[in-house]
Amino acid sequence: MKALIKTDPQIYKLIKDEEKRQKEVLEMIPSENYTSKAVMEALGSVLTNKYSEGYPRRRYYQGNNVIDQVESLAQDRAKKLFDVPYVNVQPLSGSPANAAVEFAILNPGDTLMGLKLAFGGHLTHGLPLNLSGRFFRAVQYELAGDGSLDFEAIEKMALKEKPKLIICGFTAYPRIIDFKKFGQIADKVGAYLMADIAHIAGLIVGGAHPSPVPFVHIVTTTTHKTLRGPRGAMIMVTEKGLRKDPDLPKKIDSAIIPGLQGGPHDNQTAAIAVSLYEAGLSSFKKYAQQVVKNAQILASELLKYEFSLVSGGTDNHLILIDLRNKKVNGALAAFALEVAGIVVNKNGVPFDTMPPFYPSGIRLGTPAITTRGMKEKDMKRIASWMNQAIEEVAGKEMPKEKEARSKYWKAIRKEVEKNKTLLQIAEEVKVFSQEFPIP
Ligand code: DSN
Repeated sequence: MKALIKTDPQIYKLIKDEEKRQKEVLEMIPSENYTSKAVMEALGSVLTNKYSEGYPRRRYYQGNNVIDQVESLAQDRAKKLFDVPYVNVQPLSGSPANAAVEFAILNPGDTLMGLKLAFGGHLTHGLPLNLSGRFFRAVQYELAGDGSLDFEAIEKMALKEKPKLIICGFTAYPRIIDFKKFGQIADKVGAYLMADIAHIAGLIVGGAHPSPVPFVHIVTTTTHKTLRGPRGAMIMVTEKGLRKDPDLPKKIDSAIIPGLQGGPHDNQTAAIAVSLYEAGLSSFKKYAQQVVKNAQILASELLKYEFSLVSGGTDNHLILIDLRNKKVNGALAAFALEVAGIVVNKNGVPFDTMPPFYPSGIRLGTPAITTRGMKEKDMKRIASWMNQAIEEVAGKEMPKEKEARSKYWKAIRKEVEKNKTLLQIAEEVKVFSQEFPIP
């Protein structure tokens, strides 16, 4: 980074500070990961200088011979890896990818059906405040009382509401998704079925979660979560999708450009291609399996400390903890863990009565720490630290009333920041983390 130090020492320093932070803590937000150096080199390359609106061999700008090859390579690698006949690698991230699919197949006012955000769905799956809930008629399903997918209720809603699009694939669901059952329901009502596999794409490629491809029409994914690529996204159409609607690829291509985006980020496309190459290696299969093994050991250790896990455990990379039995709010728990060097996110839990900024749970996962090489025995240590940290704030309940809550929040943060036990754990985490280099 010689040029950066010279030109902009302020930004250089901030990047170095963030690098240090990422090294010294346990990154356990389940949607985060560490990309390889090769991915970063592609991302920081001269490809960022180019405009290439359009698609390979159909561009609006000259000088795209090389970019055409980069984009075609990314497409070919994705098709092979996911076993799909069509892919668009241009969506700038996950939300634009989902918006593009909705824009491609729905007219304003058409019905889409997705899992409610508070139950583990995504903003783009029909939240009223999101474009998906504002321009379309969004109907939202919930989970069963035990935190699992309630297929009977989903089918009943689909038969009643007759959605044109059903969305499955979630952001806070710790169990295997039965894509076949979703496929049967969508076929019964003649809906398009889209699987948003952003969280589990790497697990699917690595054989650690069943693929939706035989059962759905469209698949969207980000590339930066378990897939371990740069920030970015892809939209894929399956053989089943082509049978339902042979024009789907054309509709999706034109929803991206001119519908929603201009020029693709070619440096991002190249970095996606690199990560797809890496995800095809046998070492990636081992990685994906280890992510799940680690999450399962971590879950069983947390259960020993009487943490209440939504659905009782995990089949994938993430764990959702309902903290109500520990009498501590998710926001405070996540803050205390951060002071202790363990980075997770506060999260709503099914049937949560608290608002999204002060939800009753936390969400954590193993993709990033597994990339650093952590294994089963390390999960036991992490669970013990987590338990120690939460003990420090257990019983410190957040007032229900808004004003009292924000006053309390300010005061408690000051207290927690100086908590000696938490700071001691952070020191131990720092020493422990040094054994596991980041790529
Ligand atoms: N922000 C992503 C996540 O953390 O799951 C979803 O968009």
